[in-house]
This record gives sequence, structure tokens and C-alpha cells, in this order.
Amino acid sequence: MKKFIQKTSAFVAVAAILFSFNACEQADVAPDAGLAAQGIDEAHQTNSMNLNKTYTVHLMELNNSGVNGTATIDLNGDMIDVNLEASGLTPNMEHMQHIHGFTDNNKNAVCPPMSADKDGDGLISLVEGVPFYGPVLVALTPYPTADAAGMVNFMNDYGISRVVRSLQNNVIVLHGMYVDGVYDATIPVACGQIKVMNNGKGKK
Ligand SMILES: [Cu+2]
Repeated sequence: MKKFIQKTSAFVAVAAILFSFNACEQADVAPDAGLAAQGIDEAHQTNSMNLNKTYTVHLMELNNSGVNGTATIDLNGDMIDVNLEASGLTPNMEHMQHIHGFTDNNKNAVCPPMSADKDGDGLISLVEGVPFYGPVLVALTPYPTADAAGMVNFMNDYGISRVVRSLQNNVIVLHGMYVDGVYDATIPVACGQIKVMNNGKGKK
């Protein structure tokens, strides 16, 4: 009987040690789990040209343009395949379209709120939007010309640098509409956050 108790308490002690070790480990790891996963993810992206990720973008109007649309981006190693559909654009005019973002990893690009209109003219200019969406990272050329109905259906591939590969930190911005009777090719007319749809290999 004494032996049994000793064995049992030994077992309990070991279990307690294991448990506390486990708890410690979780406490240490949990807050950084996202970052760690991202680090692993980036390592995969750097090392594997076969990695495939899909992103979606819901483009919503800026400056009361009436423009909206959707885009999907397939990332394959250092290549992206961009499919973009938009409507409500100025018919028969060319529309610049870019991936905007910050190369500083700590800053995420966002679509500008109306308060971005610093000069109070009622419009968010290209420059007024920059503090929110950052500079152009990828020019989605050749810039499409909207058809007579104001629609664009666009597809092209681009090679991208490593800083752009965290695509979910970036936005897509479409440009170009008439302002006071003059076509302003730079003014932002739609914007959408790039969001991860899947991580490839069936992972979410
Ligand atoms: Cu742009």
C-alpha cells in the first residue's frame, strides 16, 4: 500500500511538472503565436516558389464616385495574378490602378476616411490619401480604359518584391473621374483592403 501511494504521488508530481511546464510554454507562446506563424509563413514564402495564396479585395467608392468592384489576387512565389472587375467608372477613360501600401512593416495601409480631405474641398485627392494608403507599390498596368458602360474587366501578372508579399497589409486603389468638368486621372475613386482568402494547401 505504501508503495502504491509513493508511485501515485510520484505520478502526480510528474504530471504537475508536465502541466506547469505546458502552462508556462503556452503563456510564453500565446501572445506571439500570430507573429510566429507569420514569420514561418514568410519563411515559406521566401523559400518556396510553390506557395500559393489567394486574396480578395472588395473595392468601394471614394469621393462619391459610384465606383465599386472586386478583385482577386493569386500569389505564387514572387508572382501575382490580378483579376479585377469594376463598374461605375468614367466611360471611355483610362483609370490608373495600383496596389498601395507602406514598405515599413509596422504600418498597414487603409482606405482613407472622408476626414482625409484636409483642404476641405469635399474631395480626397491622391496626395491627401497617401497618409492612409501609402505610396504606389505595384502599378497594375497597362491601365485599363473603361468601356462605354463604365466597366473594367482586367487581368494581368506581375513580379513583386519581398516587401509587397504581405499583401494583406495593402490596398488596391482605382483612380480617375471628372472634377468640375475636367478629367482628373489621379483622384481616387475606389479603394479596397486586400484580404487573405486562403493560405494554400487547404489551410485557412
Ligand atoms: Cu494609385
